[in-house]
This record gives sequence, structure tokens and C-alpha cells, in this order.
Amino acid sequence: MRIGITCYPTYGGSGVVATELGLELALRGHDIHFISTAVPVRMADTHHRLHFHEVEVLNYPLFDHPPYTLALASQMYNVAVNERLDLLHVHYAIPHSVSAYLARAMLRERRIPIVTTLHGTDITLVGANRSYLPMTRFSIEESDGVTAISEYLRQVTIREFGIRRPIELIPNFVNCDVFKPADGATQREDYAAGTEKILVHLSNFRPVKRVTDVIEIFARVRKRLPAKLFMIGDGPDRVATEWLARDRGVERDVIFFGKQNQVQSLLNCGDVFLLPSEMESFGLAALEAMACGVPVVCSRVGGVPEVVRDGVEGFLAPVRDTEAMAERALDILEHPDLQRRMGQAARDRALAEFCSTKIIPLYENLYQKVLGSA
Ligand code: GMT
Repeated sequence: MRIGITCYPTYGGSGVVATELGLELALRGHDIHFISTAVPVRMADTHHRLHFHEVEVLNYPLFDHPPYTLALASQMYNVAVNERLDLLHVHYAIPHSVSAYLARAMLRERRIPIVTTLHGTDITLVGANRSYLPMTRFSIEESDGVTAISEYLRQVTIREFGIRRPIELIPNFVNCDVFKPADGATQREDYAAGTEKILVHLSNFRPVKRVTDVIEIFARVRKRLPAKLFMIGDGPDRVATEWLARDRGVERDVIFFGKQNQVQSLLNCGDVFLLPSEMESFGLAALEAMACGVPVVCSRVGGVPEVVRDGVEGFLAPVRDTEAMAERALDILEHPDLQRRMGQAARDRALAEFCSTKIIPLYENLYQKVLGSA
């Protein structure tokens, strides 16, 4: 198949999922055309079936706001014609499926199906401004196939938007051959001495990630045992987080790595992974840690309980309860048997439920289905 994929190329789970999906589909013989404002995050590999088409947003002095949605629709149309695309797969209803809807309407000689994957941000957007609801519902209803990345998000979308068309659950996935337990030496010794433990967090440091809670949790852990904290990523709350680390007196033990693409080698150093978010429709970063055999401590929100079972692959605790999360992290760090058992369970669950080998065929089946009924 010849597939156009659109996502935000920024540092976030949806961009990672879209990029990995494109890579995996290319390896399976499909021609993939990314249509985006920049090369998507984690797009490290090249492959003869992978192509990138930049969306240039016109900046004209009369425009207060550059017309991104229209620029994207135009480029989708151009690529669909020039590359004879079979379908468009967009990540986010707003605005990407609206652009796809326009591109489909412009392409009069044939009907190009649209698949929309929901990651949760559309819900957040409508929560912040109800006026987006009719447009979001419209673009979901007009898609030929719609997927949600967790059952939680599927249910919320149906409820919030009053959706009557089917929404398919296709969970997020991880390449279990890339994200896997270290099979030799790790970089651990470069950062931690002897028996020092390593805690890891990975996100885009948006307020919803509650990165300052990561510091609070770490400061509690650090009082009980020698440890280091890896902070991978960057974003709006980084400065506040650095400040809090100094305020809590743990700044020498916290390492800020900034944005990284090859996160697996850092995850492989971890003894426990922390994700205390306010909300996660899925929690891809936790899954990546799990695939590396690292137990996780997360907040019990959104779709996270579908990925992590409390007491099995790690622990879940109420949002904001940094004391409980620190205690659960200490349970793992102070009991090597538990750490080993949970790490193994985490790897097993990633293998059994969320490996790309299992999930990519679900997307291929959906593509076949929408092409069959186009
Ligand atoms: O959470 C973010 O800041 C990024 C956002 C995105 O759109 O990339 O993540 C959403 O999609 C990810 C991939 O499906 C999910 O793993 C995240 O849980 C979800 N974030 C939220 O629901 C807050």
C-alpha cells in the first residue's frame, strides 16, 4: 500500500507512534509518505520505502495566524496525486483529519480513505474550549476508519463526542527488538557508583506530566538510599524542575539529559521508571521502560491501568500522591527479588500485548478494510 502519514513532528508519544508505525510498515513492504512540518521525532533510520514531504506554512504579512490546516490539506492533496496514495492516516482529529477531509474532497477523480488515530489531545482541546466539539465530532464521523490507543480513550471519545460510528481499539506498541533488556554492559557505571540505584523519567515536561512530582518522589527516595535520577526530555516545566531539585538539595544526583532519540540505552540503566502524570491516555514512555525490563511506578489515570497492572509490572498510585509513589519505588529498590520479578513481568507483558509485531497487522487489517469499502 502507499500510505500518507501525518503527525506532529514534536517530542511526544503520538509522534513516536506515527514514526515507528511508518518505519515498521516500510519494513513490511509498504510505501510510506510522511506529510509533516518537519522530519518526525525519532526518525533516525532511512529506508528506500520511507519518504518525507514537508508542509510549508505560508507566512504572509496579512495573516495574523499562518493557515497550517490549509497548507497541510494542500500538501496532502499534492502527495496523494503525485504518489498515487491509497490512503491517508492522520494522528489527531484536530486539525489533521480536517485537513485530510479537505484533501479528500479536492481529489475528485477517486475517493481516498482517511484513517484517524486518537491519542487523547482532541479530548483535552475540547475540554479547554467546547466550541471545538462539533468540528472534532464531524472529522471523527467523516473518517473512514478511527482508532483509539486505549479502551479508556475509546470510551471517553464515544461519551464526550456522542460518536455513533465504530472506533477500533489499537493500542500503542513498542519495537521489542530495540527496546529490550541490556544484553551486556550498560552506561550505568558512567553515572552511578557501586550499589547506587537509578530512577528514570522520560517525557516532554509538559505540566500534565507533573515532572516536579518526579523530583519530590526522588527526594524522598534519596533520603533512604543512595540513588541517581535520569530526567530525559525537555519542555515547559524543565526550569521549575531544575529549581526544585536544587531546593530539595538533590541537584547533584539529578541528571538532565534534554531531548534524546536513542532513549533505550538510558532506560536500560534504570532500576525503576517514574510516570506521575496528571493524565495519560496510554503512557507510551512507561511501555518503553517495561519493554526494557524496568518496573514502573505510575499514577493511576486514564489508560495507564491497561498498560500497567498494580503489583505486577510495577505499582499504581493516586495522582499527586508523591509519598505513596516514593514508598512504592522504595519497595522495588529495596527488594531485589521484587525488582527482578516485576522487571521480568514488565518485559513479558510488553512482549505478549504491545510488541509492534502484534500491533502493526491490526493497522494493516484496518487499512485493507477501509480500502475495501472505499
Ligand atoms: O502527553 C503528551 O504530552 C504527548 C501526547 C501526544 O499527543 O504525543 O501523548 C498522548 O499520546 C501518547 C501516544 O499515544 C500517549 O502515550 C499519551 O498518554 C498521550 N498523552 C495524554 O493523554 C496526556
